[in-house]
Amino acid sequence: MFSNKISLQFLSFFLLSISLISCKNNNSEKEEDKKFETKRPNIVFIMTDDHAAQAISAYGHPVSKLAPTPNIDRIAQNGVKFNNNFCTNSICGPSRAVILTGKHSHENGFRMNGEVFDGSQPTLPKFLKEVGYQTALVGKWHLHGLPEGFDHWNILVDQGNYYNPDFIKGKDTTRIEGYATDIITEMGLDWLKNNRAKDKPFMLMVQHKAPHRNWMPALRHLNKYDSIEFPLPDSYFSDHKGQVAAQQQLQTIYEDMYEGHDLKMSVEKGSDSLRHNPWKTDFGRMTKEQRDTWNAAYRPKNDAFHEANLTGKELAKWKGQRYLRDYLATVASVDEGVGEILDYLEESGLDENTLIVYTTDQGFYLGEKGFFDKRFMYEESLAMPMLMQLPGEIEAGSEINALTQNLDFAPTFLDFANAEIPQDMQGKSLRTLMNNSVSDKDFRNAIYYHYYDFPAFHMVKRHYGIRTNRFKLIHFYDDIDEWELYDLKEDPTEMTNLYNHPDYAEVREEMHQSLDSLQQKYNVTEEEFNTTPEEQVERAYRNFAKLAGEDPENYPDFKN
Ligand code: SGN
Ligand code: CA
Repeated sequence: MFSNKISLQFLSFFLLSISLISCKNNNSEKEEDKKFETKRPNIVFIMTDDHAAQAISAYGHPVSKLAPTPNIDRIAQNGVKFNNNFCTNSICGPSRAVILTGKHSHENGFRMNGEVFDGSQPTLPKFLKEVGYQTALVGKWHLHGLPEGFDHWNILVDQGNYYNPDFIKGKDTTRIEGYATDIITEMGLDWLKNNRAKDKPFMLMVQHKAPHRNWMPALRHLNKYDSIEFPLPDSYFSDHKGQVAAQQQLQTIYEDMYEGHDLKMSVEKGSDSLRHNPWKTDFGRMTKEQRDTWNAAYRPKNDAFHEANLTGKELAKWKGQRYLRDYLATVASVDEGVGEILDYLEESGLDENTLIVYTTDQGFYLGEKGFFDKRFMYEESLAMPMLMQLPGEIEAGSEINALTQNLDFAPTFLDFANAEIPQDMQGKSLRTLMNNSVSDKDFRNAIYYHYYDFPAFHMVKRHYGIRTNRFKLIHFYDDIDEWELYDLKEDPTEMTNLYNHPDYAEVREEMHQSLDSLQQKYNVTEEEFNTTPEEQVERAYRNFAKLAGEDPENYPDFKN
């Protein structure tokens, strides 16, 4: 009996202790969780498509002063602006593949648009999931094949459309009525507010189609900049002296833009029918109401154009204005969307522990050298605007001048998430720059670049090169063999190719040496330069066939 009593007492003491211990464990686990949570910030990554730094007012370019982006600028005011951030390969899919992997195109295997991204390789969202993050992606994907490593995704089909775009979610493709930028913003907000698990840190990637070609603004902005004369760059009528690849490109505003599809020019006064418009789908998707609103906005300005009877340089300048007005009006919705997301993050208090990033897949031309599009290693398309904020970690209103790249994004986000940065990632965490443990000049001496998409839209020859703080060396190959060297301090708009200039012989040698050592560092092999243009087309063609699950021999005529 006695012994039973003892044993009962002992048992209840034992049980009590266990429950106390487990309670303590629970508490300390919760404490740990909390620490874990606060140590690991959320990430909201907003990326547009083809948004030139010249069109972001935080960067101070004259064009952007006339078409400011006050909401995007808020991120710069609250955080940091990167002044020398560059892509490794100035084209959509490849830039996205670099961002996801932290590796150059030749290492992640996605060299040009039209290839299929090997989604089974390790990527940023997968690494984040390993340390407890929830991951979501809405908007443009463009890597062919479906996203892997995301708990939630809803993506545009291929390039996507501005009006009433189709989205793929799981196995379903659905047309959503409305304007792409607004829809994607809403999708991001909806996930933030209603669909995420609230007890986990998260990464949300909001990826817009805008302001990609053919620059179709939202209905509310169709006349937004009609009364503004934007400054066209001094180089608008450049003859590309000493720049053979530039002489052979097909991305000159006043020579290569489609007058219907791109410039929305009507066939004649009083008509709403468009001039050359090869992709009927862009306008063909609009509802009658949308099309009526569109026509009512464009008819008077197209009629005024016909009345003016412009020719030669005046016509070329008119085209530049029409392009800038449409492009910047398309940006306007992006800025509004960024504002909505920032407002929500602030109202909910999430902003205190959220790394907010604004960037774009690569830079873009707004008439510099006469160009639109990207691809070239020249400054406007090499540059990748980037702004970031995270209170307590990033000083408000700061600027970073170090040479940084999209290669660095994945390591940076992993670093902020206190996750391990894999050894084989080729980029470096930018956190060291933000906490001033590394100075701008010690971060990196030179960046490496390689563009592979030839022959393709705009016919920009394949090229590779390096850029230091002051100089740039580029080698264009394919059917030409042209080297270009620029002194960015003396010639920031890259008008004078100094490759054969005797005063620069020493610089040229140094740049060649740096290029060689950078190629070695990044494991670039001879193989990278060996494929012929025909093999290039074949490679893209086979990839498309593979993607469509077709035999390449029977695959529809992609080559034409
Ligand atoms: C489309 C555009 C091109 C653009 C590529 C790649 N033509 O083909 O002008 O260079 O996309 O852009 S369009 O007439 O269809 O608009 S990327 O950003 O996706 O790489
Ligand atoms: Ca792009």
